[in-house]
Amino acid sequence: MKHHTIDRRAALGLAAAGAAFALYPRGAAAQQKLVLKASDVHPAGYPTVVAVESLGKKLEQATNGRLSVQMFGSMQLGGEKEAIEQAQVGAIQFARVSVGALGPVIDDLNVFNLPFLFRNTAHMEKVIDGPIGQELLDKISNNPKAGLIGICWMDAGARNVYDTKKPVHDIGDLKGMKVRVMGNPMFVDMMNALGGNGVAMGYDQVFSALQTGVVDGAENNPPSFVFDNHYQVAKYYTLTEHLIVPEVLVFSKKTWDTLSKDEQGLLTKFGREAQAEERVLWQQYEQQAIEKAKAAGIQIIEVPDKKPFQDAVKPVWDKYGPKYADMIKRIQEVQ
Ligand code: GTR
Repeated sequence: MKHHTIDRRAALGLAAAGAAFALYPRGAAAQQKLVLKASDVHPAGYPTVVAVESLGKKLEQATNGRLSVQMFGSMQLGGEKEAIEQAQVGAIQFARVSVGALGPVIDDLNVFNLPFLFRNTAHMEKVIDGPIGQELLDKISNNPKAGLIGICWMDAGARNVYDTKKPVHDIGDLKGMKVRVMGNPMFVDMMNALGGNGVAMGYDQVFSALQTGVVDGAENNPPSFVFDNHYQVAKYYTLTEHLIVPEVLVFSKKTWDTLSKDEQGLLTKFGREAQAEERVLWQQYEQQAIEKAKAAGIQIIEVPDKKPFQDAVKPVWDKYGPKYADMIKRIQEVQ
């Protein structure tokens, strides 16, 4: 069943690409142009931003300019909660957000938000590239209340704790620390289980919260830590790798329903390509981020033994794990 879905979509995408020129002949009576708005919290040049812009260029070419993408990066349209809401009502079309932020809307996705679920980023990539990845994208698209279409996944590496106060060497150092987490109750529970005080907050507020001391720290992957400038205020970065949460690109169902089947097919095809393109960019960017952090004198702290952190989050698994039991098993079986 699942495989059929993938094959059908792939076939549709390919057929659509070939048919594009026939559909949109140059000089044909003015096809109404549609500019698809995209939101990302990250700045120009960030892998997720570049991948969506590239998807836009392909779309523009394949439709002879009928469809194009306008990127609003750097949180111009707000944080991720806002982006999701705007896509739901059709005010924008693409929201590139973290699965952490989308979990409260599509509960099926929250399985990816369990701390230490994936063995490593390669494991996560295998899962999002395979049948489970497609199944969960379909869960987004088929959710009657969400008003969203799941286009593709993107890499976001592993998340690490950072703070403005003192180096965190072991789990005991987190005690009493106020740490910003994404707006999802699972992460508040996770941070509390680790001994800190989890503070849920939109990404658009993190920099100033760190700067003004509203929080002592946050947690994120190296590119977000560096290229969103948090490293300017938080000098300690501890490689806890407690979360490996992928990003997701969703599309407004309101707008989707106005597109032709061929146009939908193009979005699916170019989305799949964006997933692959972002991965390559991600690896380079992650490397650059670490080098930049080191050059700026950030203290990068290794965590040779993650076991105390893994043991500590057991209550989070006890609370949220059972309803995903089958899916967890399938994820763990992916080699
Ligand atoms: C980043 C991610 C963003 C956003 C942010 C956060 O890694 O790319 O989409 O979710 O984390 O912590 O809110």
